Amino acid sequence: MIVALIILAVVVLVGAAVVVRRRRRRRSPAMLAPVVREAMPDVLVSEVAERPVLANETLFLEERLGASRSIFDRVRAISSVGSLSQDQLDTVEEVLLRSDVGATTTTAILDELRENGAPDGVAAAVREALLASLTADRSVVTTAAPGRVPVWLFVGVNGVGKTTTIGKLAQRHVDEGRSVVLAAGDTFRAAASEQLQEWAQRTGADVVRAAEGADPGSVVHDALGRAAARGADIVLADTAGRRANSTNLLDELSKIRRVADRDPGQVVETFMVLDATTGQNALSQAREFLAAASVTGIVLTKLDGTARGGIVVAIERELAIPVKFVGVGEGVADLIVFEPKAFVDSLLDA
Ligand SMILES: Nc1nc2c(ncn2[C@@H]2O[C@H](COP(=O)(O)OP(=O)(O)OP(=O)(O)O)[C@@H](O)[C@H]2O)c(=O)[nH]1
Ligand SMILES: [Mg+2]
Repeated sequence: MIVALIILAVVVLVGAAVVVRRRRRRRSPAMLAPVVREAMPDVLVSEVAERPVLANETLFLEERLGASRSIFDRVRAISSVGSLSQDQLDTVEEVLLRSDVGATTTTAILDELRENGAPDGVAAAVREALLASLTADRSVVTTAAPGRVPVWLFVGVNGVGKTTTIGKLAQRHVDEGRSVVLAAGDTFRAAASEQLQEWAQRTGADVVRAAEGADPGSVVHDALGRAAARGADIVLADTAGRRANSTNLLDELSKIRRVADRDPGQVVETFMVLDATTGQNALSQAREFLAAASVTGIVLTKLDGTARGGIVVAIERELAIPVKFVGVGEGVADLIVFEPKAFVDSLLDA
């Protein structure tokens, strides 16, 4: 009888654990661990290979990128294999241009299709061609030199999603066991630091803020002091997003960067945040920032709100800067590590 009771208790506990794990996965299906420039322990490779959660991630992306995916409906509908008719080539061209992958990539893909046809079907050929153009190194750095605090700096124009991205990333770092200090370097308006304060409360991060109009450099300096004193693992620094064509803003960014990179800080990533819904405009905005801040990665936000998801390809090609994270919603879990295969699959898988 006792043995039977023990067996029953074990079965119930194991069942409960499985349900909890499934629920957790469902809640944040796309939270892939970011790639860090450190040797990965071998054991992770086998875990990744058998991760059952992958199917969920693809579904999550397909749902969030629904509008971009529907642009590719006409490509997925071409069932022929082998060489393509002129009509089919025209369809592929139109779809690629509408999805905003840009003229250069579209021409390259069309040339390839004309020359080699599509032995495994048109969707597969387009999928391979898009993948082949997304080969940048997307690793992110989370560590600094000994004794220094790593700083991630966020730049970009008004409303692109800098502060929201910082909040989402704070949660990710906290989930991965890091202690985080947020620096409210946007002192242009009071609401900006209040918004960051809310994210700090929500995620369990620490925040350093100052009054409206204060010098953003001092805020970052104070945040570094706090992080060093408390032995924090990383500082995420917000900046104001007034118009990129104001030289003041770009000067200010350079100054913030110098402060953030001074002992005890070390800027290990500078993310330019771009709003995918602005399409090709995002590219011209980006160029203005590139000169002022040594950008190491792009966060492309609001991919859930556009049909022109192909902009990822155009951005990487035109700017030669890797897209490292993409925003696919307003919630804290709606930021994913950009992974080309999952992205391209979500657009072109049957
Ligand atoms: N749908 C969607 N909305 C987003 C995403 N990222 C941010 N947003 C929304 O975009 C709006 C602007 O976001 P913020 O984070 O305040 O943008 P910001 O760049 O800090 O703006 P400023 O502080 O004015 O420079 C907010 O309503 C966010 O919820 C995303 O990935 N998807
Ligand atoms: Mg902001």
